[in-house]
Amino acid sequence: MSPQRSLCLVAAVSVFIAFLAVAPVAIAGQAPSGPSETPRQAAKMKWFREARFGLFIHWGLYAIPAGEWKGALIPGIGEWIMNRAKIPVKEYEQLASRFNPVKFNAEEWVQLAVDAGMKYIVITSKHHDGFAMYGSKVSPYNIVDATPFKRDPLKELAAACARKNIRFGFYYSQAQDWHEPNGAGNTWDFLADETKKDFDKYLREKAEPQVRELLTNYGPVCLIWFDTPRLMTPERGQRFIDLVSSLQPNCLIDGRLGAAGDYRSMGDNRIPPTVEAGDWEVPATINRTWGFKKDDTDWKPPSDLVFKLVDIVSKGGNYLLNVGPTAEGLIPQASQDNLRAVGRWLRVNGEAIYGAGPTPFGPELGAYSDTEKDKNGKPVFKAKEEWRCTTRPGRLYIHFFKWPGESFELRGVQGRVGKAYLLADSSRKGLPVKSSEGAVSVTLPASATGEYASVLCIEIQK
Ligand code: H79
Repeated sequence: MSPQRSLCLVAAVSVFIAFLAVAPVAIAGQAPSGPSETPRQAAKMKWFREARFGLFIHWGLYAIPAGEWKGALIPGIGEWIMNRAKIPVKEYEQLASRFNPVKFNAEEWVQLAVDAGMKYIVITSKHHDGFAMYGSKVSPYNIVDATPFKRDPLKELAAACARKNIRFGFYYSQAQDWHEPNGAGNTWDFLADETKKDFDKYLREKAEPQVRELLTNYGPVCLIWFDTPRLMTPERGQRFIDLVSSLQPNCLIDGRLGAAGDYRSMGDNRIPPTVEAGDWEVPATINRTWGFKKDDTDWKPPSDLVFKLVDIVSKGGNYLLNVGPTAEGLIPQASQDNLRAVGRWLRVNGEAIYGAGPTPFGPELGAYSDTEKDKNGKPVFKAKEEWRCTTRPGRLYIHFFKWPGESFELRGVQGRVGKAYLLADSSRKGLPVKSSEGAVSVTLPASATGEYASVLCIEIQK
């Protein structure tokens, strides 16, 4: 049914009442890190707070075995195959001579991010396997010098991002490097007792100079995404902070360096249950793996991706959603299709996502159980998934995942309520609204107007 048609079905029966604790509506917009934030830091974070949705790309030699080694399917995430199968460096290295992703097309990858409504891309410049996916002078173990491909895909992506107005950043595994005797993580070729490793030698001779290359040769880098800070100390972390800020003072540092970054990284695929203050991001998979695995076809459908995006934004965070391209250089079709479906939703509803702040309410997120405990004895959070709220100055956006019926009631709304309309209705025709003492009741069409989530905008004057 067209949005216009369903809008004609407005009826005035009040059936759905959301019981909300009386919470004042802070007319939130962008979420500052706190009262102590400097104007300089606010300026640095501005694009990140606007963006809300980014594309993570895990691409490396592990795309060749794609989860299978010597005829056996190796469980776990694809980019960990060297570790899980305890593949000796000398054997794993040989993958490089077979890496020739001739179907790689930087324009197409960046266009996918554009189509999906994503605002930044973060790609693995070097994952734990130690292989640099760019032309590095620091180590010959890189895509330009060690493969028949010989091209630098990160150069091509940086150029395509600049053309298409997408911010570009790098994942760099600063601590784990299974290729290097003194890097963290490889206990099958090298010392099992990692305290005996000369970790600083590895940092000085590989990780720090490679980060220097990445921040020197690829134009403006929006952020650098460090991971798994094993063996990192605050001093070692500080060296990276100094390096990044001396080369690109506007480059953000994620939350997994091992010293304070510019924002918090939540756990992999961990969406917090409630609103979190400050700047943060959830790195997440679109199936179960990060690096391509041929037997992982557990694609999250667009409905789930839209829910997670809205859920995260309604709690104050960013969604960094991953794809794992193949060894030929192609992003799996299902990933592409599902991301483009999210993009179509965003073209209608983007104003409720980009630069939007968290919910001023909270009970719609769910609640901790009084009776159920997890294995650590902590109360289990029972999430609700009927609707979420995001905010901009003067506007509440209610995202319905379950259509409430012909009326929606909200309590605890502060300020004078103005117009209410569905974002899917391009005429922005006002819906009947009643409000008194913070209780707002909006009369809705009988059925949902959009796919995945229908968004109701309620204008509020202070
Ligand atoms: O880059 C992606 C992952 O490779 C990386 N972080 C995201 C962004 C990551 N590093 N470590 N982990 C995630 C968690 C590792 C969990 C482990 Fe396992 C459990 C390592 C060994 C046991 C899971 C199961 C991975 C390999 C086997």
